[in-house]
Amino acid sequence: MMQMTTLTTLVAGFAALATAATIQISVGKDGIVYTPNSVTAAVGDVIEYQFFPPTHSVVMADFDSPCTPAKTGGFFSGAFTTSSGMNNTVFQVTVNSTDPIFFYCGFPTHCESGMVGVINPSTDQTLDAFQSKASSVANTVAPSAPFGGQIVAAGSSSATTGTASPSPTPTGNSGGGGLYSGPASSARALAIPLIGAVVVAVLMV
Ligand SMILES: [Cu+2]
Repeated sequence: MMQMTTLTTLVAGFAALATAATIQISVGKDGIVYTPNSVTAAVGDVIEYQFFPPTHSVVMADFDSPCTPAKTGGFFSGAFTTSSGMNNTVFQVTVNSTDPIFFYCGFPTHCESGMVGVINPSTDQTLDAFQSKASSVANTVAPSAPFGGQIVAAGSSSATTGTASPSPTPTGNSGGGGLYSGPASSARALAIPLIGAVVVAVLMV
């Protein structure tokens, strides 16, 4: 019984590792918008914001108060200024709940113009409602310093979802990150044989 529980826990752990996804969102690539502006993510997935010219950011907001930082928790990327192509660095946020997470650009006027997005919208907390409320705020407010996520080199994690845009080829912004391969895909490749090894080990006890 105890062994079964251990086995189940271990396999569940490896399964989570094997399925965690990195979901890319372009920031300003297609104008004053996020692309895509609505994504579905599971707990443990990583949202990777990729920045394009000229200057944008991403801030988490409460549904009821667009264009203002969330009262508790949340995240802020800091302002990313990019001269051309995709910025060398990206901002990654790990999803820790499947409740709706709304975000906006902290650059003055962008949020009011509709530069907003959502992770896991619900039937009563929709992107349309948030965007419509955003259009009537007086000012966009941004925090003073980044928090709640990681700023890392572009290309340092693997990208794998159907909802994200195709991987852009970085241009400009010298020293830019390479294409997408790395730790996450290695982990995924390792997970399958590891599950097998664990099953054998537990059965032999
Ligand atoms: Cu912006």
